Amino acid sequence: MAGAAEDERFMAAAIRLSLRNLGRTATNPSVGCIIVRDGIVLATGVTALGGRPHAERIALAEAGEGARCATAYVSLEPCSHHGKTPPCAEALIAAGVARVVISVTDPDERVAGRGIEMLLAAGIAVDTGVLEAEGRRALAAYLMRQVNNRPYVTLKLAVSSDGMVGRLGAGQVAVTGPVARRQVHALRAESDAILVGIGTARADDPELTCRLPGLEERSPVRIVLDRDLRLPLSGKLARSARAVPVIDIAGEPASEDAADAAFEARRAALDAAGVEVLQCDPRRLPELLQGLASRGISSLLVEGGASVAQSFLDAGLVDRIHLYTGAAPIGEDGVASPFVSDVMPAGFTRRRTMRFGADLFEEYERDDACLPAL
Ligand code: AOF
Ligand code: ZN
Repeated sequence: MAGAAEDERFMAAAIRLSLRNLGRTATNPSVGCIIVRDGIVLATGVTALGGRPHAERIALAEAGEGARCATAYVSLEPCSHHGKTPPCAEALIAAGVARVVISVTDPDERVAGRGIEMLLAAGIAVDTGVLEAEGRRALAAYLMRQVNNRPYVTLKLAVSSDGMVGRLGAGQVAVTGPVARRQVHALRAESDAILVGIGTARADDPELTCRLPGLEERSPVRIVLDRDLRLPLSGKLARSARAVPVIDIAGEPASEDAADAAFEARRAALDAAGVEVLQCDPRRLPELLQGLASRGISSLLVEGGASVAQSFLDAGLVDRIHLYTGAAPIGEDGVASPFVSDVMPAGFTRRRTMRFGADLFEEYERDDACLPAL
């Protein structure tokens, strides 16, 4: 009989394993599964790219006959529904496992406890809630969309040593070094979508793709808050819209006919460039996020600028902050960051601090970000 410490050790491994495909299984969560017998790991599985097969199926296939009388550790309750694949709970029962240890129960209404019920009805021992806080953190994006009907929002800010995010009218200003930049690209690869304001889109002309070798295909959907449809057709975003989707969030057109006609012409031009124009008042963030969730976007990375960051903070819609502080000052004409290291908005707790070259990286988490009611 495995003790609590052993359960936690194997569950930690299952959760860690799940992170491998984070952001690459949409709209399915990335789940980790480890099959253990007599304290020995027989097989491991993580939800496959694209979301299927599920983690349990992969681990069971690898374990083969060895799964009989074994314990399966899964970061999420095994599914009970006949979706695109038969239920994992059924597969665990058929394989003859003796015990299933679960971190987080699945809020998907097709599952919601029924996976556990199926296992129990088949005489399998089930334990839940093992390393639940860690499990929820790994599944935060999935849980946020399932439970709160919005994506999990990460706000990323790169701030100079004097607390500035950029220089007025100067275009892109390099605040951090190459190591931090690679880290940001890795975060982009984990995110379903990335969002900037039109000010940043125009001033910086960013591409917002992931350019890490091997992860280029993991570029997120790019979203611009662009009330008046001012996204330039000659910019990198519009020019690359056929390769990586761009969604332009426009407001309502002005009421006068002439203005309407200009708005419609800009919309048609963006449309022809392959940019999708979505009409939703960019100031109504909760509504906007709900719309993104209904398109299957579970994780959103907000990358600038200062006023967009501030409006997400004001709306209480930031779950996690990635703050990079560079070594050099920006000085004159600097645009102030909404916050700087150690002077964070209330309700956030620092979880990690690291150095990337000369840059400081800090991760802050909203105190209740991983605890939506299940
Ligand atoms: C598991 N193991 O690895 C994952 C699960 O569209 P389907 O049929 O693939 O079902 C999607 C649902 O399956 C998803 O909403 C969630 O409830 C569950 N994901 N379940 O047993 C896994 N990724
Ligand atoms: Zn499943």
